[in-house]
Amino acid sequence: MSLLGLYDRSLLGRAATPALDASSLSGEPLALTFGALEERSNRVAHALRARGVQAGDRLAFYLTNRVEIIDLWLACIKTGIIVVPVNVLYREREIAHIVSDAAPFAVITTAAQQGDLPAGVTSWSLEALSAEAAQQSAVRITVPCVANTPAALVYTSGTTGASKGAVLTHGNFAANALALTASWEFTGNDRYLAVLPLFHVHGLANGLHVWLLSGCHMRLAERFEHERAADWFEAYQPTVFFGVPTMFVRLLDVAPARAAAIGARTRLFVSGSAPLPAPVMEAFRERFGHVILERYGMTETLMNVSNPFYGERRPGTVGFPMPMTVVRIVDEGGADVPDGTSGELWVRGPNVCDGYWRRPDATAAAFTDGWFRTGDVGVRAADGYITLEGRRSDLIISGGFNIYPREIEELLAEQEGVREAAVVGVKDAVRGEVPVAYLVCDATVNLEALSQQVRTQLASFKVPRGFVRVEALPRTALGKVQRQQCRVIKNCEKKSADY
Ligand code: MLC
Ligand code: AMP
Repeated sequence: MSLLGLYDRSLLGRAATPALDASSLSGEPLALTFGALEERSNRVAHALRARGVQAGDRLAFYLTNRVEIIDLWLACIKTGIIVVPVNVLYREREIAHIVSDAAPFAVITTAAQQGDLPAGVTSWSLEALSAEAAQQSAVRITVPCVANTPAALVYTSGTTGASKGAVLTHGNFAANALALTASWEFTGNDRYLAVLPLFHVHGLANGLHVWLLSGCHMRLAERFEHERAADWFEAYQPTVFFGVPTMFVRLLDVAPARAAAIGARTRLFVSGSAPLPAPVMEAFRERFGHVILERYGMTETLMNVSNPFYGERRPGTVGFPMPMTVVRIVDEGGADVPDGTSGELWVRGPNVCDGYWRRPDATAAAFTDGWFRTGDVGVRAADGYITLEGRRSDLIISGGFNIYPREIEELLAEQEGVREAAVVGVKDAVRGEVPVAYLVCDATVNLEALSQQVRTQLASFKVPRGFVRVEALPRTALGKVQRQQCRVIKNCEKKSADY
């Protein structure tokens, strides 16, 4: 059965049921039934076909959360088109890499944002496409898809620096969605407040899919805005909420009486994508009366491990393997380590991607005997709870967004007067970590101007929050830069007083 067969429980089976509250592209608030979504996506599927897109072609979306992104996703699933979601915070340089790698038929964005795309990229304005779709037939068209039909290429860097497209299949999305819907007891009576961006798997593979499979109601916000979040909870009265830890830290600002009332109406809060600090979990329990359910996933594997829905949600841990996922914890040689001993997490299951788009080398490097090597280091307690302890790479996670130091270092090294750069993550109470740059550079380099310059070329969350001028970068005897040693360098000139 294809993924669409599972969506049909809602699209066809609950056609008259209210499905979605969200803004359209024009900012108009829309309230749609599942039947309306079925028709809208059929029209979009015809419009895509009229423009020549075929099954197996890639289509990139550079869009914030809107009704139209859901129409597009459904249209692509129906017709076998492979979706390439692109983070809307990415700038020209970051987009250029994805476009050259995925070679999409076109990049769909708003008319206003077409100018933000790199020169030479074929872009379609969503406004024009939507106007064409409105003239098309509402009769469904489909292409048969099976479990290993690719549904999306989601760009991520794995354990190395270069961003690669994880090929996520219909089967990967189906397995993940079935596991979450069943484990977390989603039903048609739920109300899901969606604030996560649909360009990453947390919002796309988890949020969008538990909604489509359970046939519950979803209120899709364009993005999480912490000043408005409490109002949304009160107005919409969700039963479930998924967030990254930064969102839970922000929610701690809600006044106690309001927070308690919100908590009383909500049945489940889920956190993931970055570590949830145990004190945040405790403060949230005091304020909202809820023990947050923390789970662990990756773009390449979707959800791997989760605290239980029933039973103890243990702070600082990510719980047990998902129902269809097998997790091993291994040493450097790939041998299983005993409980209580740290090792790398290797996973396998129907949720794990087939590999990286047109990168057999990277795919081969990421898998050993069919096991996906996550690069995450963890330990299993005797009673089975898994705790993540760190990562084998220098990945920085800020507000749930991933940052690869090498990408920023390469950009900094291209700047006039900069001889060497090292970027490290430093702790931040709200965002978990933020990047800070250590630079060996000429005396003429103005750090403030440098900061402004890189801001034009990087997504805002990747721009270092501090720039520190140093005499030399710490190196190993073999000459490799030791990023983690940078923070202990003394006698350096800093742009920011904080780092
Ligand atoms: C943040 N910004 C956005 C945005 N999110 N802009 C547009 N759309 C979004 N979705 C920008 C803001 O404009 C601002 O830019 C900066 O980011 C910080 O915004 P803020 O208002 O200060 O937000 P803050 O309270 O810090 O919260 C940020 C956040 C955001 C939590 C809303 O980080 C976020 O949405 N994170 C979710 C990331 C995610 O979905 N990760 C899943 C990866 S999948 P400026 O220019 O003013 O700085 C994965 C697998 C798994 O990891 O296990 O799930
Ligand atoms: P991404 O490549 O964006 O999918 O990011 C996946 C990475 O996020 C994982 O490899 C982990 O390092 C991290 N991650 C996801 N969930 C958690 C969690 N609950 N706790 C700690 N780290 C997490």
